[in-house]
Amino acid sequence: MALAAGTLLTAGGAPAAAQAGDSVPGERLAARRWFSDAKFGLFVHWGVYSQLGAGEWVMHNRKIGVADYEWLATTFNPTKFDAAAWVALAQRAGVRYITITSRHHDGFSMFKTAQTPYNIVDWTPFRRDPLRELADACHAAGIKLFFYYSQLDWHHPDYWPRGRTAWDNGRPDRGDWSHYVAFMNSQLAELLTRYGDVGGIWFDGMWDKPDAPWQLDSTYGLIHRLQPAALVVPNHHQRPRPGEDVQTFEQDLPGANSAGFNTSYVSGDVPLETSLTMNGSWGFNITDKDFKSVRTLVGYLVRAAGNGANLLLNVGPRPDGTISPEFTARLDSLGAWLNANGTAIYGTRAGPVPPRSWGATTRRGDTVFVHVLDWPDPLLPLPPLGARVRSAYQLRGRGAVPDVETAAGVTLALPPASADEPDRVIVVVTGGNAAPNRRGR
Ligand code: H79
Repeated sequence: MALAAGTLLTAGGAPAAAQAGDSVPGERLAARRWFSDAKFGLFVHWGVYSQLGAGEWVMHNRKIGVADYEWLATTFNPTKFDAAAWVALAQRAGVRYITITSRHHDGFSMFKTAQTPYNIVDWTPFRRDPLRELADACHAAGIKLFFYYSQLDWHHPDYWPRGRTAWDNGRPDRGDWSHYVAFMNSQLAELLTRYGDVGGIWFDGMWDKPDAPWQLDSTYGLIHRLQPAALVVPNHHQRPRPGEDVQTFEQDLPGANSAGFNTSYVSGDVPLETSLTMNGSWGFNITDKDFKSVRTLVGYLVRAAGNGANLLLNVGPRPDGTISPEFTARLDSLGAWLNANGTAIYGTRAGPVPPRSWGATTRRGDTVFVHVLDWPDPLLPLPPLGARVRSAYQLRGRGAVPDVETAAGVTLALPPASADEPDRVIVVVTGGNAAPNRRGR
């Protein structure tokens, strides 16, 4: 649909009504298609807060003053950080991109920046730039790197007037907002010129001051000028605006809004993404052991894909730079599952049957993948798939799936579910002219 809007523009010459997807250059449309094909990304929340083992909001939640947090930052020394090990884990998991916190709400820059000394190279004994090391490792491995960037800042004096997360943390009650916007733009320019090809910028925190003069058009314009294929991914929980490339949903499948702060509106123009914690925390939380099972995580990946969305699955590395075994074990299991079933996920779009309680469908061309997550009966009735069924079968040569097709739809005779199988994937090849009631291959 975005492509159609762009084509229309070229053909007609006149700018159409402002909508996400309008007048989007070809490089970015291609990047959006790449993004939709990717389906699985790794989110990384890592920063000074990781040291306290209580999540990335610890500065706010414990009302830590700026001076105390500045001291905490001087002790950050993640000597076991190994970008190659992180990227090797990402590859084993089967993710196509990594989105990492370059600067979270605490305002501490996890990269070398000339805009403030409050950054990991100039402020800490570590003195290394982990984003550079990660960018190099990602490029070597063919994994795209996105930078999470917080628009909300609990440290910068020019983040004024403060928003809904304000508390008395030792900052002066004054500041120059235009300086703050210029600071952000300068940092974004650094991120987009010093780290090679960047997948995009994942913005968060605008919801702290939704009506502030953010000057998004100039920031988005800057990003797209510096890297025409970089995607703008705003987590503002609103409808996509011009210049934004992805609609992302936090802790929710598109439109579900069980979290309460998302929107139930789902764009038909731009790619979709669901971000999800593996336990209940983004940043490292040493007591949060409420980890989702592999079955549940596969379910999220499948249901996201069935909604046409990517899954951006989070890890919160420890303050020494290592990633705890609860995360790595689950990522390895997901990678093993994708090794066997990835053809039904990667490169797909939402399938012809909307997600249901029993599972979801994806499609690539004439092939429909029926993902049966939870269905007790041997027969699964589906509505018509939009084209006649040629054949139905299980992946990896495990045999045909008998199907019965009538005007009312298609019924599949499912293989029995084994206990360790979170998803029974049925491949349904459509497009044939076969008569109804024909049995599958
Ligand atoms: O980076 C992770 C979180 O730190 C960040 N986004 C993810 C990806 C995040 N911040 N807040 N939230 C997620 C939850 C949002 C809470 C909100 Fe509110 C409810 C924002 C607005 C209403 C609480 C009440 C915070 C401000 C007012």
